Amino acid sequence: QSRHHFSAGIIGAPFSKGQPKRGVEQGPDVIRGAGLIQKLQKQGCAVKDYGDLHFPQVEDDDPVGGVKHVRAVGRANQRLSEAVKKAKTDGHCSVVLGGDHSLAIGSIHGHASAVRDLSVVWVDAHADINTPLTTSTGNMHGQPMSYLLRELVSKIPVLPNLSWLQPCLSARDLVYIGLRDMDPEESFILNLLEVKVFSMVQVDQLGVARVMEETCDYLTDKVKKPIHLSYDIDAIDPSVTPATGTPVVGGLTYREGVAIAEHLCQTGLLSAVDLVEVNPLLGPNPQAVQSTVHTAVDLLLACFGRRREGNPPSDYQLPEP
Ligand code: EXY
Ligand code: MN
Ligand code: MN
Ligand code: MN
Repeated sequence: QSRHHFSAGIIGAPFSKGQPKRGVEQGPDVIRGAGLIQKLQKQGCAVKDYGDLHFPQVEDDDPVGGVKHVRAVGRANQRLSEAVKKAKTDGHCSVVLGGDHSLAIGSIHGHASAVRDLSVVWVDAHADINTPLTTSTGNMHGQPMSYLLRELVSKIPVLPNLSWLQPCLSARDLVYIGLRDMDPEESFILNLLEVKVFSMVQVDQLGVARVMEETCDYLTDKVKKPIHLSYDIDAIDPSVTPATGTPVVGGLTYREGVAIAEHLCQTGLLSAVDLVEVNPLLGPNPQAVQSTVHTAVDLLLACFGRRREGNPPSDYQLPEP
């Protein structure tokens, strides 16, 4: 029974311009409102709340080659990168509450600039690896990974407010879990770069326990690098987490979703977490939103040591009559 004495550095990132639907900028509020910080503290996790980042309005942000809100996304991620770097150098496991998944650009960049070398576990229905030249929607939340991978640097055009960004991840250090909705160009890129993918097919065939063993074996093959977990709530099945912008049927169960977080916690290597794409304005009714937010909180609690088999306190004495 391993015990982790984590501290979480919480950064709210109320940003939605990586996709077209309003509401996802309320993610930090509703996740905090569900008691995340108190629950983390109650389970013995030290918490430093850095509050919410403020993202100023970006004027004249017309599409660039079909890509929408490039300047806003670029500027927001530059700020986020600094904030995550600070949380890391302060000694915390950084926790970014999104916001949409374009925020992974700054989150992973900031993490990488603090620890140098890291690996990424990307849990999502989608691969989010379109380049600005393959995207069919122009939405930046479908593209973050393409900006981060060293192998794709020659495929990325120069874009406004993104010149600060250097790719900081090698394809060998990336694992996807939960994929079930890729564009053909994205599948091509994953094959080309030989990225390790556990799609829903592998989750079905191997089971989540084996998927996590293989994920960790693969990532810790040579050196044990810090792990960045980028968790898109749409990885979970929309019957559980419907309040999200791009739901896809056939997703992870609640149990599989939590097991992923528990397993990564147990490695002792978890160094940064993103929890993104919770949109409380979507979903058919209040219970649907509550189920989504509650699941997001449970995923984060599992990242910081909560185990379903119980967490017996080490310092407890049974009362005697
Ligand atoms: N592949 C589609 C696109 O590029 O627009 C859909 C992306 C959805 C991304 C969601 C956040 O994970
Ligand atoms: Mn995503
Ligand atoms: Mn997604
Ligand atoms: Mn393992």
